[in-house]
Amino acid sequence: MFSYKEEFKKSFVTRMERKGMEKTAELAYETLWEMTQEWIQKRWNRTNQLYRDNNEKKLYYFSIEFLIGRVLGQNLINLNFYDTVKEGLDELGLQLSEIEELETEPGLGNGGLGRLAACFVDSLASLGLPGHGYGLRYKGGLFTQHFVNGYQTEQPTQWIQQEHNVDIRREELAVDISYYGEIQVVMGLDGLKVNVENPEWVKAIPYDMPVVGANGGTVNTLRLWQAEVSDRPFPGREDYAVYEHETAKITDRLYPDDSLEAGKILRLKQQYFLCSASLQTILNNRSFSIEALPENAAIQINDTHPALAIPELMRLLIDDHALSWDQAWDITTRTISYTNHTILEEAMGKWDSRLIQSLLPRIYLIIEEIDRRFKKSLQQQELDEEALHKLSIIENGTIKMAVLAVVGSYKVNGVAKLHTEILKKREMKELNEQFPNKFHNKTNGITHRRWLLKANHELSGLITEAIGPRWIKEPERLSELHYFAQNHSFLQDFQAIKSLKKEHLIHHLQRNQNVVVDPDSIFDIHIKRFHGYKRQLMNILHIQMLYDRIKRDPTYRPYPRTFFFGGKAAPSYHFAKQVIKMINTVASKVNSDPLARKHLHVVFVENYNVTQAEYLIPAADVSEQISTASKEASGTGNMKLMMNGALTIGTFDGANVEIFEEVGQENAFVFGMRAEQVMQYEKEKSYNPKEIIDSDSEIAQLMEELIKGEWTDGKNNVDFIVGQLMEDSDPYFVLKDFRSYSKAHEQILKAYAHPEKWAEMCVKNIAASGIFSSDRTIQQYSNDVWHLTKIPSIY
Ligand code: 73E
Repeated sequence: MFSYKEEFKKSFVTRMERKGMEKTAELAYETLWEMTQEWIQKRWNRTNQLYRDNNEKKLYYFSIEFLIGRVLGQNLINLNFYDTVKEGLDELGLQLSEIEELETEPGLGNGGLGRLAACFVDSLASLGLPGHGYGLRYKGGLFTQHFVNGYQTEQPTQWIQQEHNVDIRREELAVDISYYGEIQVVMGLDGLKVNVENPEWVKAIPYDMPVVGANGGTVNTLRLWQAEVSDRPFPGREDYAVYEHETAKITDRLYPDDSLEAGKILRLKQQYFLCSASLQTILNNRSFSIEALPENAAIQINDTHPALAIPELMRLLIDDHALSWDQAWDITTRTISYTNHTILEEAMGKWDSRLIQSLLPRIYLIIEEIDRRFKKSLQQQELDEEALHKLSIIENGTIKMAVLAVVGSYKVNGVAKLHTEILKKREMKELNEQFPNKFHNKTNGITHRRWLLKANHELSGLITEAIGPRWIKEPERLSELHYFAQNHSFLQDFQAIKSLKKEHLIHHLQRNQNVVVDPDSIFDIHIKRFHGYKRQLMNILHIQMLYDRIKRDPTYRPYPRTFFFGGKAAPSYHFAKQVIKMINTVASKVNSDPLARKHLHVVFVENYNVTQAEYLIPAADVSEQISTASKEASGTGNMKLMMNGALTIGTFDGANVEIFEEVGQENAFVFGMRAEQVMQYEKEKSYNPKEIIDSDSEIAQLMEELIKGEWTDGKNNVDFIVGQLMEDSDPYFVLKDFRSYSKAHEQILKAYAHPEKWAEMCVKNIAASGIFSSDRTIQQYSNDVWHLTKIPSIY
């Protein structure tokens, strides 16, 4: 056990010397990596032993994304070794932060949904709960983003290395997955049996990654499946090169382009691969009777991507375990629960029936039967056409995965209060009426161990100095910081740390992107996936307006602000890519104007990912959470920024609503339409952006400049941007909310003019952020949905 610095140093040096090479950072990384793995392995073995001895109920979190970020530093934090190692290395003339930089971040996710899964597995282990993640081991994670002439380009990211990988191959646990084949109904001993003849086989190999909980007490597992060729013979396997190539594609990358049929098939293959491999492993390695599955396992499906778990579990129970339909349905619907993350139509998970029928013929039959029985159960009720439409799983050749997920699970949750209400009252109203006790809310959370302890070690230290260390275990105790919100010296220390974190970010950006940022400016940060509803366009339009004012009005000389953007657009999302281009165009215009540059600076952080977020979030003064009300299910960046003492400028959307409730609207900058207003406009189709342009000359001028092409690049770019804002009756209501957004920004400037008052507001935000720890979310899931028992900690 290396809990003491001297011991650590001794062992570290011995290992380095044994390697007999120069004392490079790379070698130090390797050495530290090995040592950490050894510390973890012991704890991992002990946890697994406890699980075997205790036979407690387990949770399996199925997710197509796990955006875990770098692991070395986080593992040291969770093991409580970070400070010891850092000081030890310091004394040996090495910098831990530099060593950490050598790790390539596994980009196994794309945004909040994937990061949430990562925060959840961290919280499960930290609370000592038996809960494991199941996902896919994509060879290339999400693409690396570069800007070429202001446009996003995408390069494949390779995170898996030859050595020092974060996971362990478990050959002995491999299972086979089958696709295609022909259905045959045969007479078995207990009646009719469905067989699939001549399927194609693919082998699923699990790679296990340790998930180290707080204090290293519990180490759970994140199991990621990799597709490889199967040893089973089947017709078609003879063309081995093709087979090998097609197989490797299954776990080659996250979200393959699905604009063509081949891409759609690939995504479907991935989703089934995850579900089938994970379920087979759970059923193969159980120590209980199959009938007792719901008492021994809970499966949470993260959105509809793993919703095939429902028919797949039915298939395994009926075809492989010889249960009746009713028995299998009873077990399935007491084992699986579903989280919905979005109400956006395009993300609601729909499949062409023919695709499923051809790729997964047995699964298709089961879905059909689920749909048939569900529709039959509705026959006694007098339901109108609209209701029947909303309640059908299969309709007009389409399979609606969200409906399947609701029907086949015992609990369904939304991810923030407002989102859950919208699901219950509108999007899934009919389903909620059929299953009144199924729907519940679990407001998202974030792990404070990464987003505060790791990302902002300095602020964590200050908090501990003020209120003691108990908040680390019980983050709701951050509320004790309220006593310090008016304490002059505490506020000064807070300000000093904010400046320090700004310096860290500046240094990072200078190194990576060669930009120089004014440390005394307001850091206004807008970081998230690029999407119309997230309204990066509103932000950049506002910057355009500020520029105009500075140029037009010699008395308008606002306090310097740096506007940071970070985020990726889906490769086939053309509009979002046009917005990226526009931001880069505006940035070069504003940044190269000597007058404007004194007041405004626009920085687009290339290739936003977890690592970059860890630099940006602690440095933020202002957190942009400006989605069109009703569209952002929750948001979690909002919570991370609040916890680091940034003030939110935001709409009443997603978890912003709860953030405002906790911290008080006077400690945030709230603006824009409410969800009901947006929905009213949508219903009446009555939004007319031209009315706004006609009644607001400043907005009219902005639009005119846009049309003239002053802020965009080429006609294509203009048409897209202007078209969205005006001609298409913008579904995201940018111009509608624009004026109140700009007023909220004026309030920010006023507030920032009083540094101590500003700092007080920041501290109040940190104090109110404890409830947004994912420990709270996970405890609620456990109490209300999974019913897990805490494993006693040994460390
Ligand atoms: O509001 C966020 C939410 O905080 C939501 O947009 C995001 O999930 C977060 C965690 O709950 C989300 N991502 C997706 N849907 N909702 C999604 C859908 C399809 C593919 C990839 C991601």
